[in-house]
Amino acid sequence: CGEKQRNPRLTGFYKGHRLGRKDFPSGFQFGVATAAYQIEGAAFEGGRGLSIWDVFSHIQGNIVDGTTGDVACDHYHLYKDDISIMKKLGIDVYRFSISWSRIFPDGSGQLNLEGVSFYNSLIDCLLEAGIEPYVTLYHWDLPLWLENDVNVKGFLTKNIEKYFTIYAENCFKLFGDRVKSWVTINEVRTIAVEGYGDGSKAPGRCSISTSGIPKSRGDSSTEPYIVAHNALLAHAAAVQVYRKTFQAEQKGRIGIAVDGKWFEPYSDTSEDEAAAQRCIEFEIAWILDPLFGMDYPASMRKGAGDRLPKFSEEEHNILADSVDFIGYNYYTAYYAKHSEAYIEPAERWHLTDRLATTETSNSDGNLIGERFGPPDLGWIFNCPWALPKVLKWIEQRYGKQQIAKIPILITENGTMDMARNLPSDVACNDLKRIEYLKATLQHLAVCIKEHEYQVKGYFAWSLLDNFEWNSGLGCRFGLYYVDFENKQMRMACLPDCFDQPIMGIELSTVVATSRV
Ligand code: PSG
Repeated sequence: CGEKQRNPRLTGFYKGHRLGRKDFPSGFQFGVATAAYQIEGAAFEGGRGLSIWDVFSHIQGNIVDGTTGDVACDHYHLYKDDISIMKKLGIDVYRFSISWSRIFPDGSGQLNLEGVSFYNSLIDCLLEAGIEPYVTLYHWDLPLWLENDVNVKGFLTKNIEKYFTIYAENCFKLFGDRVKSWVTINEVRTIAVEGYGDGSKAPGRCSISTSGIPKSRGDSSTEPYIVAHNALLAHAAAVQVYRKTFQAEQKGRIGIAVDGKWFEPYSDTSEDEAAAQRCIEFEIAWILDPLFGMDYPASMRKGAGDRLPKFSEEEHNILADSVDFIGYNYYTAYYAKHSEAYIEPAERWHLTDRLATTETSNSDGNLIGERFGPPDLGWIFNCPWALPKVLKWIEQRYGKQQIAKIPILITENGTMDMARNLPSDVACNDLKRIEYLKATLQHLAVCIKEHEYQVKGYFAWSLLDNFEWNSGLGCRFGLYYVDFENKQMRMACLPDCFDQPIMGIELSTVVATSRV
């Protein structure tokens, strides 16, 4: 890694500027993010119960390279080493998730004390290192006993609300003396669309075959909408418990992490402009509108008809006041193209209801940004310029006053290298990945300064190469390289490419690709 190897063709409006903390508002927090199933391993240890991802990852054909999260980064055993490397990065905050089935391994209601003490120790060590914990309660690893309970069926029934609330309440009780920032659920959209629509993620339900996963149990037309609805209600119920019983005493805050891509119109026709707007609504507003006191977007009511559930007045009100902050996971942008193609009723679902297709090039043949990873699996394009667009869109849709009360955190941002046996020296020289991170931070710094957007923090995804869900261990997002063949050894990968650690005071010369 070195300055001299930096791509000389890159130019930008801030070329030569040394980006650092001074470019962000005071109190702005830098961190890294992870999730339990992606890093912990120890899947059958410490009294942990199975989750839907243990089952899903062990079914042949579900994970592209046939790997599982059984061992992953072995963070369960190596967490102290990981805290040391976090210290080296100089981060303020660390976002991780609790594995629900380590806390409640089965339906007995008995806490697994080994699981509790793992998280106690992790939290204590973080605080000792001067790093503030941000805890995600649910990052996709639903306890299997809840998936299999015919009265719950994962997120398919409203009963999930009751169980999620009990779990959340126990976490507040056990860890809330030290954890002051809670994220209820990570990416309701992804859970719904990829777990129940295209079936590419656990529990892998789908009735239409879009992702190569064979049609199995499920109903892609209805289930994603039902699941998102129930997940939102579970989120709100957990927040109510926190507000009622814990918040005053523990003095913490609670929010959610949403995702969703940005969409640019495929051409400058009004049809394509409307299509781009609809796509943003189907991805981001689907989840955010109810949290800001609105119904689901009108475009979704129109596109999905009575497949889209309704909120009772009480539910509507509970949701409207259910976040202290919004976490937004930003990765990429696409083009949206208006589509009037006839779709058979049985094949209609979230991706067709928006009456648009998503494209990687526009009508002039321009790629939206350079692609990361191979064409079949690489879904991230280098579009750092789109993050400010999302922030502006959020402010315009929900209003400056609302956003002033509910600040935004970038709870994830990052991109991948993809090759199962990628040697560390190659991963360490990935200038494209470095440029992506720097450019995103650059755009963020500039737009906060120029528009006073209420963004309070930034978390890079991810601390370590880890189990990237259906893309497996071969898909590397880590600031640290992990040698999965050799005792999960960590190797400083991207951080060494900066003059100073990436999250440190100086971010070295940042090159932003300015766009149109
Ligand atoms: C995030 C964003 C999109 C799709 C999937 C994710 N999007 O914009 O279409 S998954 C998200 C997740 C984390 C993953 C990481 C990288 O929270 O666990 O490892 O992003 O895929």
